[in-house]
This record gives sequence, C-alpha cells and structure tokens, in this order.
Amino acid sequence: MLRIPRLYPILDPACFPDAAGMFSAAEQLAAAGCTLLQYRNKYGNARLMLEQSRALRARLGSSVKFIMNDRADLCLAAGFDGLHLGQDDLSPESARRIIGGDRWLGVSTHNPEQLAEADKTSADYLAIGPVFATTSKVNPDPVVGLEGVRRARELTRKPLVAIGGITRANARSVIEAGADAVAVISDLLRDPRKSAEEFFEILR
Ligand code: 3NM
Repeated sequence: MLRIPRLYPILDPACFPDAAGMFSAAEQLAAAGCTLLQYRNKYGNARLMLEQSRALRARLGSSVKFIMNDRADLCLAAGFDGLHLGQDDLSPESARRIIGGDRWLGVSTHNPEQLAEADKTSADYLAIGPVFATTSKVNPDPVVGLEGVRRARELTRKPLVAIGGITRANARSVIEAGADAVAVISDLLRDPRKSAEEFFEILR
C-alpha cells in the first residue's frame, strides 16, 4: 500500500493569474517539502493541459509525484505518476487498464455509498469531500463534515485523502477524524511555501 504524504496540494490554473504563477507556486511547494502534487484543469484544452503538465514536470523533476486529474490520456502523455478520477470520469477499472498497475490511481467520493464502492476497486487511495464548504469547485456535493471523514475511515483501509475547505485552521481536526492526508487548493495560494511549511508543522 502506498504511503501518502500528509499534504496533497492541487494546482488549478484557474486559481492563478497566469501559468507562470502556477509554475512558481509549484516550485515553492516543492521547496517547502511537498512530494505529491495534482494538476487539475477543468477548462483548458488538451494541448494546453499537456504543455502545462510537461512544464511542471520539467521544472520540478522526479522528486515530486505528479497526479493528473480526470485524464488518463494526458497522464500517460505527460509522464505523470498517477491519475485522479471523479465520479463522472472513466471507471477505476477502465482507467487502470490505460495507466497500468504501477501508477497511482485515486478516486473522489462524496458519500459512504460511493466510498464503499470505490473501496472495492483497484484504486490506491480514496478521497472524501467536500469536508467543509468550498468555493474552488463548481457544483460541489453537500459537505460531509468531520463526521463524514470518520465514517469514511470506518469503510476503507486504503489511504484516505480529505478534501474541500481544508485550511491550516482546521487541518488537524481532519487528520484526527481519520484522514491520512489533506488535499488543498485555496489555503496554499497565498505564499505557497510558507503556507505549506505551516501545514507540515500543524500535521506533524
Ligand atoms: N474536490 P479548496 S472539493 C477539487 O469534494 C475539489 O471532491 C472536492 O479546494 C470534492 O481546498 C474540491 O480550495 C475543492 O476547498 C478543494
């Protein structure tokens, strides 16, 4: 079973003024000790997404594991280390056939039924969310709260990633509820290096 770092930053180009800002944030996160990053782009075309993914890899090298959101094809094309699927993407088994057995596969879930279902697949880790209210996702599912994290913990032995509205102020409570890691967009945007260092300090 894989060992997932406590902090799992998600880079979404929609949250940055330009690509250079996103690349700079990625470098700062790596400097703070982040070893796992997800690239999530809900608006870009495939060509742009591949360009940005390759640029991320070129800048950060292989010390960081890169996870592609949604797109198995771009995961392979960019030489990424894993793929993260939502409930409307390819099924985990279909995606697994494309990415092979060695790359990481993560699956987003939003309630106990989805989590139990995803637990039966070859996913390497499961995500549960949104734990708290979030403005980073369009049409988020209802918040599951810390109780949702506890319930998820009871339903799987796979590494559990909590997502949605997680900040330095509430991250500790999310880990205490049973999550192995927190996935974060907003609370890493301002001064990414300092913020990530503070997350690591809080989650030690
Ligand atoms: N997925 P922030 S919540 C990308 O519930 C994403 O599956 C979610 O961003 C889910 O840290 C979310 O800014 C947004 O709240 C996370």
